[in-house]
Amino acid sequence: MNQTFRRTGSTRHRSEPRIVEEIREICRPAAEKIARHDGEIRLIGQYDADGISATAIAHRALERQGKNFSYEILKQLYEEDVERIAEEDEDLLVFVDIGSGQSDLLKEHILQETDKQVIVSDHHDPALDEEESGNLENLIHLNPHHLGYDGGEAISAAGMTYLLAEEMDEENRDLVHMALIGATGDVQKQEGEFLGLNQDLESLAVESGAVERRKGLDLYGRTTKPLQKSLMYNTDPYLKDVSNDESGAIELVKSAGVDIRKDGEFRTLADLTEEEEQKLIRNMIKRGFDVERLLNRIYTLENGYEIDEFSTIINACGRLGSPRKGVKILLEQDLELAEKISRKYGRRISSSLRYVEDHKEDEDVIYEEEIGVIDGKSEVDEDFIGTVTTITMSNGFFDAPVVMGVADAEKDKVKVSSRADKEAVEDGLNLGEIIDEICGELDGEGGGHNVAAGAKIPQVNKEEFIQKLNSMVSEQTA
Ligand SMILES: [Mn+2]
Repeated sequence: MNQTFRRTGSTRHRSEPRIVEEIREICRPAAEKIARHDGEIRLIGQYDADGISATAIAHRALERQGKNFSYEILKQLYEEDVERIAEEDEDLLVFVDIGSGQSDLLKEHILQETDKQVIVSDHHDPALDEEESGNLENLIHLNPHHLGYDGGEAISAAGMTYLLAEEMDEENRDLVHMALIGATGDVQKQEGEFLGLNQDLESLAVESGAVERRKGLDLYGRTTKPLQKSLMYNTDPYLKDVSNDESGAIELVKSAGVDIRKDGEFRTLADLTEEEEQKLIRNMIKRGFDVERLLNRIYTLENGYEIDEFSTIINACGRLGSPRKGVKILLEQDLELAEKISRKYGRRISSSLRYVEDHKEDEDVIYEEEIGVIDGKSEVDEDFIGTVTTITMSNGFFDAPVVMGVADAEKDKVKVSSRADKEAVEDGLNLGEIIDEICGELDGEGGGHNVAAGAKIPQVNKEEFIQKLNSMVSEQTA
């Protein structure tokens, strides 16, 4: 989700005619370059759900062409990585979901210094624009920004790489669901709708049967929580005798003629057949509930997982330090491994949340001024501080309109994650702008949206960062 942190500024939704064809066209020379190449290839991907999906797509496409390649997945592409890669043997480098933001470094250390060929298939803000990229003979830089699209919304790197794979061989059309898994991971699906060019990929996926799309109850925990919990947690619209009432929620399910358990285990909403879900919906309508508001498009993959849950599992592989397992799950349909990762990820989130509970009396760690602060120090992994911040914001642990989580990161930096409540945002608070401004003053990198923003800053600036955020939130919510 690094992607979302770069999307400062406009959130324009591009709904003009979609021209995915334009992207296919820019992919063609890259596909030809790969086809002609008979030396070794190095594939380099990013470690989130989008990057892992893009890596899996490229992996399968290269494999199908009988190419000799190896791959690595990085959290970030630092200058030292670029320097290292410049020294390695492979003479064709393919970067996916990484590389656009560092294309100036690629130019400096690889494109001008070596005779390696480079293909970048990415959607992050590019350091080199279309013209600068075009001037470099050994670079093919595929990026939707070069065509005037906002890569933050219009298409993910998995989508870009899918279109490249499609240009390499039509056979690769069976990888289209991975493009949507990547887009979902990068929050390019909102309230059930894929954004921008992703809609074209969605049509392809639905037509080919790779993804099933239908309307369903879009409740919290649809795939992860017992059905009655999903129902009782729903308070908007308020469901009389069901919201905040577990036995009432169970009664609603039973009176719909739907089993609450299977093999002794509570079922999730996603465990219900379509027919059972319809029964439940009809029963809710009969009770006079405003069900229409709860219905959204639900996307189910051929493997039976809903796309959000599966995307979360792929993302979790990276967070847990095993991004290659994500590639394996995608390429080999290893669902046993997927379940294992899912459970492990759940345990890691619980233990990170326990840190907050265990330290709530410790004023150096958990404290509240204008904002609620969770200092995870080295105890909460930087990859989990965002989730902890989100959950702590939504469960009302603090009274403050903004919650900030911070955790030690590599290279003497700290990761900052912040969330605002809905009301404050409606009153005009914009965390993305605030974080962006403080980063400018305190040597950080970051950004985001009005409700959520993140950054990496030098460890030494941590206290000052917290104080600035405190006073800016206080000003904006005064
Ligand atoms: Mn991405």
